[in-house]
Amino acid sequence: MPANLTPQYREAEQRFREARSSEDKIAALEEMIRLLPKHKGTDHLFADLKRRLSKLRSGKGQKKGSARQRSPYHILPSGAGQAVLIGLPNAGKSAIVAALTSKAVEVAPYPFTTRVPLPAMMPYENAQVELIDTPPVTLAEVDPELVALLRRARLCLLVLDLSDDTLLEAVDGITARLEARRTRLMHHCSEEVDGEDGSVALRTLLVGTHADVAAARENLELLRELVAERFAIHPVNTLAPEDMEALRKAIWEALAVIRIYSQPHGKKADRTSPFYLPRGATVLDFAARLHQDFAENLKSARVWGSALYHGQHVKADHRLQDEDVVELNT
Ligand SMILES: Nc1nc2c(ncn2[C@@H]2O[C@H](COP(=O)(O)OP(=O)(O)OP(=O)(O)O)[C@@H](O)[C@H]2O)c(=O)[nH]1
Ligand SMILES: [Mg+2]
Repeated sequence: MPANLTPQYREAEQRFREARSSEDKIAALEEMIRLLPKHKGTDHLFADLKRRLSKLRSGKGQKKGSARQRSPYHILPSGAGQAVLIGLPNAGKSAIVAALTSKAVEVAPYPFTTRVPLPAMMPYENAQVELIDTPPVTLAEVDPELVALLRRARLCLLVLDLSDDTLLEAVDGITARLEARRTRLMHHCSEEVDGEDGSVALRTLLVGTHADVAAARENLELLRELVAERFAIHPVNTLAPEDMEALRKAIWEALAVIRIYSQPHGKKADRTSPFYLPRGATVLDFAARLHQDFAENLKSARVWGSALYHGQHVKADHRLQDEDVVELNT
């Protein structure tokens, strides 16, 4: 196996393995080719990737560039996980994305400003979380493509305008619309899992904007009384930097992802580019993320961080913690 494959490359490779449609496969392969370190050791792999790409492009009757014709709702995940913002018109979805990322998103006082979903990367310490701003939903309609985007996401941020006296109707209306499409919004700490009938349990955090407006306080209290069992609510004034920093952390926590640093034998771990795994992942899950071969041939592992002492030898079922350093021996 060629050396020096980056975590970003591994993630693209993972996306390739998980891709169902040839469009997604093509997009992931293009990304792998772009991210592949170019040196002698990767010549064969490079040629192999190019061969697979041209086969996919021609094999399914796809024209070159077809990946670009994907629906705008089809956004390949990147970074630690996708957090999709949904809400009624003017709820403040774009204002949140504008405050937490460097993407130029349009924020305006009139409704239906956002027309297509827009991904933007939110830095959190050394991690990157993919926020996706979306066009508004209404109580009458939730676009099926938006539902599909949500069903693929790691986290839903249900955005509510706290100064709006009808915000309870918004919560009930939106959750009911989604449930009708077998998508259940659940508390981000819930352990619920997807149903066998194809229903998806989606980790959700309620974000209340306009916390600076006078009417917000009373509405927030009411909301807390009525939905505290179902969801956590995070109030913000999107123009207050301290509120937005607290929200940044809350989003990271709700994502329920851990950062793991891979330590190659005899080398130092690169702490600038973590691998991301779901909270609760084990050493074996980490090995499988690096390569299926690693998982199959795993002999032992050493862990710095969650182990009893630095560099302790642990078993494959050892549960990793955020920011553990792991050395795999195969
Ligand atoms: N006072 C105050 N105004 C806010 C806050 N958050 C958003 N706004 C304003 O509310 C309006 C709507 O914000 P947007 O972020 O464009 O709302 P949106 O949910 O993206 O709206 P659509 O794209 O139409 O779905 C803008 O004028 C924002 O400046 C807040 O916390 N406080
Ligand atoms: Mg918007």
